[in-house]
Amino acid sequence: PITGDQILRVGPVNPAVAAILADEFQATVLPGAEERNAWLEEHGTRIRVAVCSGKIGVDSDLMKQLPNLEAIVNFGVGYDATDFGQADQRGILLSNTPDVLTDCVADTAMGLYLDTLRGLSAAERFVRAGTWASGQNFPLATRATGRKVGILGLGRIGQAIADRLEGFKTEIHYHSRSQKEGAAYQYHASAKELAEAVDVLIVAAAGGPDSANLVDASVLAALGENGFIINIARGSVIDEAALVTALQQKTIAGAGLDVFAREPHVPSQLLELDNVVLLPHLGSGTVETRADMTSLTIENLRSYLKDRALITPIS
Ligand code: 8YV
Repeated sequence: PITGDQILRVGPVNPAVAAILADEFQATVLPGAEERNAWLEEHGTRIRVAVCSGKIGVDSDLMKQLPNLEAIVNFGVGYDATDFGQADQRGILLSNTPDVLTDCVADTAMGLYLDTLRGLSAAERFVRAGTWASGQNFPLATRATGRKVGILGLGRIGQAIADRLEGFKTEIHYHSRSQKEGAAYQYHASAKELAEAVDVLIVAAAGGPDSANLVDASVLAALGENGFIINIARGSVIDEAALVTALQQKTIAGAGLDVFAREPHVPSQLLELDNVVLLPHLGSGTVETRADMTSLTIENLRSYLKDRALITPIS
């Protein structure tokens, strides 16, 4: 059997997961940066299972220091903080928490879509600041219904966003690693072609090396001065410096962002802009969904300990 001293918690995982790991599994907690290397030298070889989050995963260095690692259980659908390439090569299994958070993340995308085009957060600030009471009118916004919307990454979350957008009478386009059979939306061969064709680009692609800076300055230029961008995926998918420049120079109309390149850092220039909606990576952040993510994470761990098989492995 695998015992608690062979199970390693990496990083500050969800509090409910942390409590179960401690109480039920007597799991080991990876020490902080200062003691980490000395600890790993002494104990790294005994670790067989790691539990981590999508924010702080089992990165390349850490994985090398765990030579007998067999499985990684990741809280979150995104696992870009873990070195999947090395895991794959070494035959280390990896699970994530798909499906259970799809609806909440898609809801967040719709919130950002409406907020960004209609200026709701800026309008709320306008009321609270007393500007409305002083007799001024809030500037007119942009219509959200009937737009052309491009989804970058038509996976589970991208599809759930598309389902919601249909209620807004939108014309839906997409670009994905591959064209989806049976998808009723117009496919574009590149992110740039997609951006050229739409009013709003919604980023729903998985993070990691394959999608890094997929939205670069040329894609933003293709989106154009009346175009908006929404990102609920990973900050790494957009060239953040290029995005800041485009927003400052108004070569795009606005952005709604739940994710950033170096969270929790938000580029200070964005804090000054009223055409940008900024959220603290809350896409899956509801009581219900986090409870479901916790259950699925623990079920994966239990299943590995019992049968050496994960329930929702990355294939
Ligand atoms: C999580 C997420 O909050 O699932 C993901 O990929 O980004 C979020 O749902 C985060 O990863 C948890 O660490």
